[in-house]
Amino acid sequence: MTEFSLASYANKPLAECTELELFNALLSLTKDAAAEKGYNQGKKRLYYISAEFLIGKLLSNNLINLGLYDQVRAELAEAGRDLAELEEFENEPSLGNGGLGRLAACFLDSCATLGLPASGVGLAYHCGLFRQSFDKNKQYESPDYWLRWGQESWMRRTPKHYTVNFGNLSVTSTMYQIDVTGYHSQCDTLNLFDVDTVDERVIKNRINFDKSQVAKNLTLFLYPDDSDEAGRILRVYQEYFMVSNAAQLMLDECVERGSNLHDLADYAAVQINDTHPTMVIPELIRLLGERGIGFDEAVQIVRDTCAYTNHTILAEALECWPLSFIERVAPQLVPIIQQLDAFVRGQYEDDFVQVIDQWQNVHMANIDIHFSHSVNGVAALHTKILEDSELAPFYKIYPEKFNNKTNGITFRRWMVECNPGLNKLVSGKIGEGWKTDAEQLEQLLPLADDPAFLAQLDQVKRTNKQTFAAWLAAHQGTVVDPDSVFDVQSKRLHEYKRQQLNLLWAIRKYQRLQMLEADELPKHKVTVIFGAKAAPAYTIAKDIIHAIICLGKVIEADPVASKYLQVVMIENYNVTAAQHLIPAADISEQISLASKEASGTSNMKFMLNGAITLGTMDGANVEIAELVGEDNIYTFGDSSDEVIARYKRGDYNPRSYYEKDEELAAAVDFLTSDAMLAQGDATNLNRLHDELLNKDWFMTFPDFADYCATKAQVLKDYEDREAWQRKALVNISKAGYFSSDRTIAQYEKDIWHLR
Ligand code: TH1
Repeated sequence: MTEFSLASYANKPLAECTELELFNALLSLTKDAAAEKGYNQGKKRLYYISAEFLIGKLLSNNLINLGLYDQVRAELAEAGRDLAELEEFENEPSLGNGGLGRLAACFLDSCATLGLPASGVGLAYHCGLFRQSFDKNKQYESPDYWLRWGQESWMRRTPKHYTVNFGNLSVTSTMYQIDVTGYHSQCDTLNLFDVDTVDERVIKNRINFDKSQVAKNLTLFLYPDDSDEAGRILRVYQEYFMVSNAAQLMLDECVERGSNLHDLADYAAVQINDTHPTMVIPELIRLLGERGIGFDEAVQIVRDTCAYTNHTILAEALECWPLSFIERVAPQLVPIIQQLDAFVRGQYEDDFVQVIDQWQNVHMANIDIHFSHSVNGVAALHTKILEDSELAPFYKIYPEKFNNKTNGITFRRWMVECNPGLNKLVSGKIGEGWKTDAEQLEQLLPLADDPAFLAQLDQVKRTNKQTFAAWLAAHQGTVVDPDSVFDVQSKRLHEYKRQQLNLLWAIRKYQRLQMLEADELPKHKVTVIFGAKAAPAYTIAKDIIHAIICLGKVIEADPVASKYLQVVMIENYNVTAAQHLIPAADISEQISLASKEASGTSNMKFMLNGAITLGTMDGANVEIAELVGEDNIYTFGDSSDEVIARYKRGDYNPRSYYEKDEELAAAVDFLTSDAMLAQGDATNLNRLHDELLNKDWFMTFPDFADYCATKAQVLKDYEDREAWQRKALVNISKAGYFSSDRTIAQYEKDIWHLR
């Protein structure tokens, strides 16, 4: 193996290099090291098609995976340079909204690590998810140009081009490639498609740009929707562009590997990541037809090749495109979709399972379910809800297709990289094996009775809190107290995730603090930390952000309350911020309305980093609770069955809760108090107040009292530091199940069969 020395990649002494020069040198070194490792290869290959790959910064991740991290850091230190300075310098590719995109990135890491030949296929967005800034306590959005500064990029341009036809417009694509390094393994690749005609000058600001010229706009932006579908036609263009490239690439590569296309399923497995890549099904049927394969056989080949993952039951996120959109974007698919529709109509009468409904809307998930061989949910509860209610008519037809694959995260990024202190403590005790065999973390369990070890764990957390406080001060000038309890809720802003429930708790806490006598005041200050972006068009979500920031200001201005409570909103929360924040968290807020969060993945990251979950029995929280036992998690609120039943009855009335619970009423009304109005905007605060009181679609009021009581218990238990660290230790020990290596091994065994 080559000895990689950074000095040989720079044309002057490292001490004299600019950050840009050092970064470019590191990039070249990493690329060479990856190339030397080589790529996972085999007869059958996975094509993981996804509109999002939220890969985050790659420098340290790649150095760790390639086994070069310590050596490079030492070489830099010798020259008086700091790797942290370059980590800061790197731009984050935010090519995803949240969990769905980050999951795709973790999956590629695990595929590479497990030696599975895999390609991610997606789009090379010029601008990632918008940058968020706060002004007048409100969110503002600006374009995220992540490729800048004449800086070298992780993406390399390849000579691969495909023609994609949109009705009377035809474009030529270019494929870019990013190496996906696995942990001490060979690499896989992420293939991102772009067109050269995209013109960044059409951007006026984040939400106002000239959308008329498709060729100029096609890959300009990632859609800033998380579980909310904006329903714009440009999105359909993006989707067709993505899948047409994916299908052409895959057929080419399979033929190169020896496929005669009749046996395509022996050469390729396609995983359809939510419904965004659904058109790959009719596109493959079309392309197989062009290559001489009849319709019925093509349908069977495609079914044997494709598998579909569902990530949400939120009705508004289930894609449903007017056939007229598809007629405009990809008219060549229309006869195929109509044939698929006719095929389904011939077999099943139920309207629910039809491909095209009576209003000529195409139900993308229905195509996926009929014409793929596997349908999976992303946590046990989610899959059960799909089978029993959301997709029950399909489950009746195809019980054999349904399966669960509980999500996972890569421990390389979410512990080794982001929490070096914990990594060292853990590896010092049980060795390094857990990094590729995560269940080995269970070897830590006996240390639950070792006070010295628990004290060390406490020390690691304390250091992480200090490091985070320093980062936050530098990042946005906000000062937090590392001696306070860090109570964290970080995820996209959505009503179903219920940041508003946490907000109401903070208001109530503030109101109680004002009433307490000096001798009743709490021992530890609580710092409630939010990180969240709201989709630019999602009004109520933005109102919630506004209310959180305003409340933070109200409390800050109160000389007594501010000693015991602080409310902070992190600006521009992204993967980088998450890597600073999660290792510092004491409490992990996972408080979605039961049944609505398909899985969640930050819950797993917090657990692995020793935070204790305060959550509803939703998504993967249910599995966390089973693993750690009731002493090591705090659960509250209505069950998914109760919630589903209440929706069915349709009799939920938030006012009845408001009228019965004085404290709840006082907290809700505080939103429009003089104190809040002095900080904020009446329009926004009134709208949020009225929305909660009259609608509260995600049922915060029924769970409010239980949430407050449970959180009081959490804060009380925090006072016994040793008992708390014991809970943290159990959480870390039991996190092994949530390694994405386990998830990927299950996809491989049950669905892909690459080996
Ligand atoms: C998320 C789910 O909300 C989350 O519970 C899950 O852990 C994650 O996917 C990974 O499985 C989703 N993100 C999106 C984004 C869009 C559309 C649907 C979903 S579901 C754009």
